[in-house]
Amino acid sequence: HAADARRTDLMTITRFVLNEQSKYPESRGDFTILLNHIVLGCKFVCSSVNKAGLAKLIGLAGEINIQGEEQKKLDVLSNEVFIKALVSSGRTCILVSEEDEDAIIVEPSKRGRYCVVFDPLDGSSNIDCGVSIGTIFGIYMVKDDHEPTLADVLQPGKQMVAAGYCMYGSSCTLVLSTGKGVNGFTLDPSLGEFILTHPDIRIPKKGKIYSVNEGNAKDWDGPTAKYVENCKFPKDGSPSKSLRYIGSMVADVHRTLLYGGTFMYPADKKSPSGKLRVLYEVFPMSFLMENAGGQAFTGKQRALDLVPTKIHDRSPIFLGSYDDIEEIKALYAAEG
Ligand code: AHM
Ligand code: MG
Repeated sequence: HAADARRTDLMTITRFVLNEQSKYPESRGDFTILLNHIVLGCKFVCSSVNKAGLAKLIGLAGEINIQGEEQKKLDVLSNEVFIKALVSSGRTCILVSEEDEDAIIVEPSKRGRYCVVFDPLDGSSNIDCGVSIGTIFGIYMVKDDHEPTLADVLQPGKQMVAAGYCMYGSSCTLVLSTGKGVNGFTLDPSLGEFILTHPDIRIPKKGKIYSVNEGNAKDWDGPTAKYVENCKFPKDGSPSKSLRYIGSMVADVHRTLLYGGTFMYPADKKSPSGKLRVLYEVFPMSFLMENAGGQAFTGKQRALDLVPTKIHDRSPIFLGSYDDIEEIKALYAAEG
């Protein structure tokens, strides 16, 4: 039976990426090796997150990170694991982590051609109550085989060669794009392998959900306020939209990708650049959205066209279903 055959023919993430890369004759297998090291980091964090309540890993490590937030032990651990996994892959030359103020230049003997930007454990305020959290990553190619510099990572998001996230939720799900579509893999804990479970994810053209921290509404700009008003009181007779907001970007974006709709972290008066980080939050998620047929917009331009000037830059972001983001773009255009 076809169904039985499918069940015994397991498409692991490694096999999938090897198949994809084999289409390029110049491919040397470096990307597959890099990805395997990222996958190892994700598996480690997944097992730590699952054990967090038991192992008493929850709690403050007594350190404050550069953004002034208290770091939890799991953040510190995840950051260390990813840095060590990436460096030991021998395929990276410069790394940017949300948890480290400065970029990490890989020592010459361990260098490769890839630059990786990542948030090792996003949504950490959700750890203590067991809500889904995740790792976000984006990958660039070094510009030249010269000494890696900040210029290699201060590139617009459209230059990324791959991006993805891993969500530590009711199951552990890794969503990846290498620039041709988006695919989702679920960790089979008994095999320790990520298996292709969501082939060729396409975001619905229009959605029924909006996702935003409405507690900031009094400080929003006109177009954001108008869009959310339209979600609740549609002027064209269409049904009002549902609000879903977890406060964990990976989980909110994952739902948006699968069910459609919009996810927003707009500018507000207190934070004119919004909250989310360009390099390792806005870019990877925008890359995935566009590759799934959706859009990502900053309020001024296509998100992937942004040129970051500093590695921890922030930007407002509106991403999701194609038609819904068109509506937001029209509201900003009308404002002039
Ligand atoms: P973090 O990197 O400190 O965890 O913050 C990022 C998180 C995102 O996961 C989420 O989208 C956002 O912060 C929620 O912010 P808010 O609590 O202001 O709504
Ligand atoms: Mg973060």
